[in-house]
Amino acid sequence: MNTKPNFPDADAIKKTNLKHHWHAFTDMGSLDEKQLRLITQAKGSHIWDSDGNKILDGMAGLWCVNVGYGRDEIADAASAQMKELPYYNTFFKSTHSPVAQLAEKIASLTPGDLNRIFFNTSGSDSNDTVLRIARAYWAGKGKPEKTIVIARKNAYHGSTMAGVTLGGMEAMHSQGGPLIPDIVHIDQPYWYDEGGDMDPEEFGLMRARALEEEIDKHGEGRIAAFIAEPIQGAGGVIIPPESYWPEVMRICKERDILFCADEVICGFGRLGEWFGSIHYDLQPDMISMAKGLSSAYLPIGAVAFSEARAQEMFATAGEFFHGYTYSGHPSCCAAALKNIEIIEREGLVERVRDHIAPIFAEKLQTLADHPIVGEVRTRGLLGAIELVPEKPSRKRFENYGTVGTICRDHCFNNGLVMRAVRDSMVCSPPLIITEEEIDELVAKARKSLDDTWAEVK
Ligand code: PXG
Repeated sequence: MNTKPNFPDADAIKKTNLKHHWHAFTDMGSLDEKQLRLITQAKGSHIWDSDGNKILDGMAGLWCVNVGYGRDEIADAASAQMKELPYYNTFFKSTHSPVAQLAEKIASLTPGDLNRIFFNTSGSDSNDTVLRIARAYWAGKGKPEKTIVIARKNAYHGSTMAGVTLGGMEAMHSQGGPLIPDIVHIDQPYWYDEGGDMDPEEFGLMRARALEEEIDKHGEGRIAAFIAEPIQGAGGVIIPPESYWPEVMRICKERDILFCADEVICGFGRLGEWFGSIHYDLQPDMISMAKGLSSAYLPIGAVAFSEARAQEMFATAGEFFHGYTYSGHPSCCAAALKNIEIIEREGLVERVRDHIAPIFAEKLQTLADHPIVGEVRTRGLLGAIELVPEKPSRKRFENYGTVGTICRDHCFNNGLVMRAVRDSMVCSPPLIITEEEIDELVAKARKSLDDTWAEVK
């Protein structure tokens, strides 16, 4: 249903865009005006395009608009901060009120003693910070040979050089190298695609023990850290078997390495806790965060580090030559503070855990009977639907990845944003999504699955 007027200058804007704008993650060589979607407005869980179509945003932007669109309060907080002190830096002993308050607030929400907060501008540069802290920490402790960071295949940790190298996306590794040395990857706990005939829990243990094997391969004295998302998001909402995390935690505790949880997607209520680490009872030494920290109203990221370890580092390492012009940007901090205030005031974390995630799980699961669907899995407000030509074998379509793209386009035409990761449809709606909107999401998804099945069967 079109509820907003058409956008008058759409064609002119699209033309200008095509001429000068280089899109993120886009094949620019084949992009044309017909494919361009011009998004003009948003409210709650919906966005509007320039043709006036109202579209349910099943992705909360890019897994980030946790409190939903149209929060004037956040705009007002940022605006007030911009009028008072739009910018000042946090280098060379300067500070300001929003950064101090936000650091305190984040420290109060993180698990364990992760009470020392370094500010960044995104998830990617937060993971650059993680890499630099991990190596500098060990060097400060007189172990400069502990430089290797273990990450996982098919993980996503960002688009900067550290983000790309830590990430396990082969396509990204193939562009713009050489990558950063001393970053290695172990297999992921993706049972649906890689579990074969194994029992999921047995498979989870095996994939956890790959960490131990990798540590032994290099020697513990060479390993700085292990970095992983509690649930891989961009990799396809890969929810590890229950056996996986306890075993990984056992290994991390027994070995002299840091564990960094990349909570860029899992943080700020997505899994029904403030952090995915709380949901899975992980004890990270570091958490990287972004996205839901400000619900993407302004760009900001952070790394929370163990206070005890930070004190060791401060005592030995001297000045840490690291920081971004916009580290702790006051206007972004003000937006993040207001965002967290909204999440707390409206009880959104508890709402996800106790109310809406169970409904989301039950309703999305109804799609499992569709002939093209091999599996539906959810955790918190993350969901994935595996598209396959026949169910029990978990066999994939030929040209793995094309059917997902077909389905994604049908979703959009049917008024729903879902991401396709290869042939997995993934979704990550705003935390404020209502029960009626979940019905809308499932109905539109079913229609899109029908359209896809009709096209490919
Ligand atoms: N870590 C994780 C776990 C992420 O999901 C980043 C780091 C990097 O954050 P920034 O703010 O630098 O983008 C991310 C980002 C997708 C998609 O299509 C996913 C992300 C970003 C853009 C697209 O799934 N995740």
